[in-house]
Amino acid sequence: MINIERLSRNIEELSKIGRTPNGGINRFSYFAEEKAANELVKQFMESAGMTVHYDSVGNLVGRLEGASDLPAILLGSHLDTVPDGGRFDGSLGVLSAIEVVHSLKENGIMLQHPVNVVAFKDEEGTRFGFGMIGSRAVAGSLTRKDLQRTDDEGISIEQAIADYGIPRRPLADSKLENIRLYLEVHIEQGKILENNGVSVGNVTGIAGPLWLKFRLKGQSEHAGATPMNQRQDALVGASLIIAEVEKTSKHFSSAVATVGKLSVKPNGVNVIPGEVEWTIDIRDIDEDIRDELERRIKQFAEKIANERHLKLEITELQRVKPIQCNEGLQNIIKESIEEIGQPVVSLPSGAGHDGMQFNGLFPIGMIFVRSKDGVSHNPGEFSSEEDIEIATKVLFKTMMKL
Ligand code: HGY
Ligand code: MN
Ligand code: MN
Repeated sequence: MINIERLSRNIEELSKIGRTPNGGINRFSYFAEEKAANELVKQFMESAGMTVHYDSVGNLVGRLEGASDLPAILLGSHLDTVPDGGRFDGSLGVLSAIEVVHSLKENGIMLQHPVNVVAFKDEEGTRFGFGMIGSRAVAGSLTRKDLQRTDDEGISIEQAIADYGIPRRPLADSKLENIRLYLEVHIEQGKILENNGVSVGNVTGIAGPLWLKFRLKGQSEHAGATPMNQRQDALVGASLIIAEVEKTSKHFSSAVATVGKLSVKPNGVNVIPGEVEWTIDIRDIDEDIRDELERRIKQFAEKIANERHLKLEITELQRVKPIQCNEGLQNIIKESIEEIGQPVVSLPSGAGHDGMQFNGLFPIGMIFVRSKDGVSHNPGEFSSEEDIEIATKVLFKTMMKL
């Protein structure tokens, strides 16, 4: 049904692009490595019999015509990575979708529905602190204002797209109309499938990431000449707030909150930090819980800032609603899992995914693949060829049922 040797080869070849010294992958949007990855995947799409083009934000869009001009089935995932990321996060979804199309083509099976396979731009948000750029464009929700966000060097998304070689076109050109549904294969990045001893899972919903940037301003002063009770130390203030982020999150069973990036100015051994900037990533499958956690963290931060005469600025980087996957689609995925003789496990996704951008536009379904030790966003990220074969078969079967 599918050719797992070809899929494994493609995963291996793609994983070489952007390789870091310790075996991770750096592929940040609109840079050379990410472009090379797209160019390689473009070849895979063409070998699978698809027509391929780059859209107005640089999404790589492959298309296989159907027997009729019914709404298309949209498949895809992302090729960009987090810093020192793994070889399966995103890549597996794009390559397994291409493998299904390739297998349909070479077995002479023409579906009623056309199929679009998309490698969505910048799902991770690594470069601009604003993720899912490509899927927002496909959903028609990306604005010119969004493209003014800049990376740490001050380059805007709009400038990066131009430098990438994409001619300036209306963003609306990227919106995909006439889509029946969206399906994505992705690694679980958690331990639930492994704890249940199963290869694949049906995803019930996706927790929504809320990304905030905190900036705390105090006073840079001499570390030796300034008495302890006369300081406005921004780093001590930030440290108290960051410790509270972990403490407060533990009050909620399913919520998570993470400080992933932190910078200190002027960052000298003998200088009291005058300014500290950090990010907080807050998530829950329930939006009310996420909002309550956000409120408590902000309230505590204000308290610390007041007590220590520090100036606090909070900027919202992105706020993505948690979503439920479509019941009907989940049932077809569960049937497919059963028919290939695998136990059915349903689970929510703690990680965010491109499908969230299509909430309210068309049905969304996801198929998870077991992650070894639940490790991801790490060079040690691993899923077995056997599990990948099973997941790709589930995708194939689901497509046939649709
Ligand atoms: O951050 C996430 O949840 C995903 O890896 N983009
Ligand atoms: Mn990721
Ligand atoms: Mn991902």
